[in-house]
Amino acid sequence: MKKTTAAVLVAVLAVVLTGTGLATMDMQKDLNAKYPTAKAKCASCHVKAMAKKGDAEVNAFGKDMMAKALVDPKAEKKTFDFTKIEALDSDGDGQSNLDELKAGTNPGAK
Ligand SMILES: [Ca+2]
Repeated sequence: MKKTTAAVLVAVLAVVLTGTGLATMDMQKDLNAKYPTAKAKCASCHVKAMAKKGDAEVNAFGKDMMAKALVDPKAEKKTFDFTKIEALDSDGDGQSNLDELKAGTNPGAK
């Protein structure tokens, strides 16, 4: 019984961790596909550059992305309408998110 429980737990964890990692990389790829000059990386949306599960706090741009650009919160694969947050200045540095994405600067940190 214990072995079965452990095996199920490992299988569930593998699916959850793999899914989470792929989703994050997909978001980054989607952002770079729409804005090739953005050079989006983990720190574009997260407070820490190499965010780990459970310590993946998002910055101001990441918060705006999740709150205002997420197309369907219930969808397994998250997709975003980035145009909805282009005009915002998430990090409050005077440059719009679009201008920062075009310039390759970080829209989530001053
Ligand atoms: Ca800005």
